[in-house]
Amino acid sequence: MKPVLYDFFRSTAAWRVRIAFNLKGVAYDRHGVWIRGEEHKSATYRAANPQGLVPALGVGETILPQSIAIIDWLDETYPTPPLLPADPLDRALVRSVALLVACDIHPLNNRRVLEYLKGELGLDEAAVKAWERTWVAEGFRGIEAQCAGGQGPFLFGATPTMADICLVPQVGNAARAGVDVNNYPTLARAHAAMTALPEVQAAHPDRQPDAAKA
Ligand SMILES: N[C@@H](CCC(=O)N[C@@H](CS)C(=O)NCC(=O)O)C(=O)O
Repeated sequence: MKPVLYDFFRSTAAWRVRIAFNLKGVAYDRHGVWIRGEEHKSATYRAANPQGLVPALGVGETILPQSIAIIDWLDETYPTPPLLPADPLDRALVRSVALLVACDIHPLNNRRVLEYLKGELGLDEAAVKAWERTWVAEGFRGIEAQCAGGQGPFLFGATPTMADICLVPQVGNAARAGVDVNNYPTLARAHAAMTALPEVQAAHPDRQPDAAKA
């Protein structure tokens, strides 16, 4: 039985998982969750995924939330091609960049946080955009400083890793927030190498079935 990805075309975190599945060449079934209609807050979805966010992965009877946990599961279950290097220290370094995106950039700019800033805190659109740009730029600065000097074309060498997987959707978000990846040469190189891959192109939000609903 194929795993089932609870997915929303525009979800940054789900986009990571789609890239990982495509790079592995592992097929999955898709269950759309219409975040714009608040479907992720429904009792039905929360009964399936108590964390109430997208993505989640159904593996048999088990629901696995959190994109990084899903990608780790995928990499351990389908080891080829590897998304992490073999050496433990190298693996940890790749994870440190993936986690910078997933823990230090994305949560500050997530939909519910931006809505809270606008709604509960009453910030206007310009202030919210400035907030987004601040945290994306600070995160990208850190990745650039850490990865500059590598051979490329990917963040950690000749093959895509979990770090590149996390980078691609974050660059998409950054553009919407007004941060240009070309200001970060190492990120721009890795992003270009990633987006040249058909597996990455197929994971783009515009190519998902629910994009047409937007
Ligand atoms: N850390 C989680 C983040 C999941 C997450 O925040 N998903 C977003 C879409 S990218 C979501 O469900 N947002 C709903 C909301 O903000 O209301 C992961 O990596 O899976």
